[in-house]
Amino acid sequence: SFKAAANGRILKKHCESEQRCLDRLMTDVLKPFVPAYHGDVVKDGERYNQMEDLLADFDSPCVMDCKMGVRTYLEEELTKARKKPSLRKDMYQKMIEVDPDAPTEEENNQRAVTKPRYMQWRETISSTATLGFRIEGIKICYRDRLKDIRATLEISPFFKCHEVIGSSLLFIHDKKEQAKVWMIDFGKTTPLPEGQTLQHNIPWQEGNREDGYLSGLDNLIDILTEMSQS
Ligand code: 4IP
Ligand code: ADP
Ligand code: MN
Repeated sequence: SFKAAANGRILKKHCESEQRCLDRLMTDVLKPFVPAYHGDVVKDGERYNQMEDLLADFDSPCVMDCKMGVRTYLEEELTKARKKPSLRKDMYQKMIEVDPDAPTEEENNQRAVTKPRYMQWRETISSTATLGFRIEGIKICYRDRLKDIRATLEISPFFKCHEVIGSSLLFIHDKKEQAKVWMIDFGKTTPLPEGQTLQHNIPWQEGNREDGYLSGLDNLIDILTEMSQS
């Protein structure tokens, strides 16, 4: 879903909610931690969001994508699955490839699972459920940058009024010891109703829309701090 573009930019398959987030982030204090957004473009009949290629300044970069939060699907997936559950054979397949014993008898009979069932299972077999992030390697010099992000999130109007789901921290370093972290992927990041805010570090209960983003970030900073002390 990505395309290389000229002049240090990349094209990501267009997504309305991501575009709205990127637009708002360009005027938020978080701007220095997000790829610069250059609007949408149509190429070969497909619509894309055009953004800064974060790898452009690096020399043979190493990359780590860390998906943030205690929850990786929107609450509306729960509502949808209750109203009219769409049975996902692809997700059942992904599940049995990892753990043939994971599906229930009913799921085995249907050879399908619902999306929230799959997503919750993925969360509990990874560190998402316990730590609030999961890694899809690591360099200690990332820590200060993470602390900057942490401090900026605290004062960001954008962060306060968005439910941040499925978003990642992208870690990039190269052999010249350059190391940076960026916030990316706002496809499932959703504005809250006017006047409503989230704390991002309290448990999620269906309906409160909490995402656990700050819990995950604090665990990540603590783990990196421990690593650098040992
Ligand atoms: C994927 O599962 C990811 O959870 C995707 O989330 C999600 O896309 C996919 O759902 C799901 O199949 P695996 O990574 O285990 O393969 P993300 O985009 O945050 O990586 P959504 O649509 O929730 O963004 P489907 O419904 O798109 O297949
Ligand atoms: P998806 O919605 O498909 O999960 P992401 O926005 O998370 O897409 O991007 C997927 C991968 O593409 C990231 O893990 C990262 O390696 C790369 N990527 C995303 N955005 C950028 C960017 N602005 N610059 C460079 N690489 C990027
Ligand atoms: Mn992603």
